[in-house]
Amino acid sequence: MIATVDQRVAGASTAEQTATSRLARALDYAAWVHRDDQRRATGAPYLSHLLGVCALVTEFGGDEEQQMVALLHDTAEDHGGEKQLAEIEAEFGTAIAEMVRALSDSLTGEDIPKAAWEERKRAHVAALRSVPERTLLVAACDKLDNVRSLTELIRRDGAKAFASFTAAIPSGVADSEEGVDLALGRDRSVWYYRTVAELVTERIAGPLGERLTEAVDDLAGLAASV
Ligand SMILES: [Mn+2]
Repeated sequence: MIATVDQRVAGASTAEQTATSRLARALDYAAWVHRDDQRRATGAPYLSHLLGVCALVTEFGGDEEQQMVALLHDTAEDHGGEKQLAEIEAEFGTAIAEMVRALSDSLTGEDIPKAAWEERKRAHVAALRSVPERTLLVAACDKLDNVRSLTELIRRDGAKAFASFTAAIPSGVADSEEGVDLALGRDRSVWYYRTVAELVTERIAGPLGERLTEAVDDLAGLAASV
């Protein structure tokens, strides 16, 4: 059994412990929290999405704190809500916890159902208009990774790709296979990512908004043809 980062640094000097990247601890933490999670549709380990977002954050100039948030951004939304956030605050500090909060579109915890897709996403987009720019950068990279994955999925599965996303479940319909509306899933997904792309382009100077817009254009073009 390989020791965790924390176990390895426990015996090291204080300087070494400080030098040990907080990023590695964030990765360790996220890997544990998401240990049983998979990407919808592909079944890939969820960690692959977090690593993808972290790589994009790095590529678009994010610092270590933003890289950590990239790794942690889905922990509270997917596992434990406020309780998880409190743990993140204790472990990584208030700044990180607040950024993770801003990137969560729901903090109900696992036992309470999340609000309907539309309500959640509208509130999330509204919140993204006023988050600090450094938080928005991570959010934009999260969306960029999601849009690119979804586009690949559509290339593979056609319109059926939307079946595994809650966007395809009409308001008021229980989360089930029969209730799925693929065209609704497509239209909502394109609307959501397009709205975020516009917001990012308005608020962040540099190529990230452009990359996101191009990715949404690819998604919309492909989605309209299947
Ligand atoms: Mn995400």
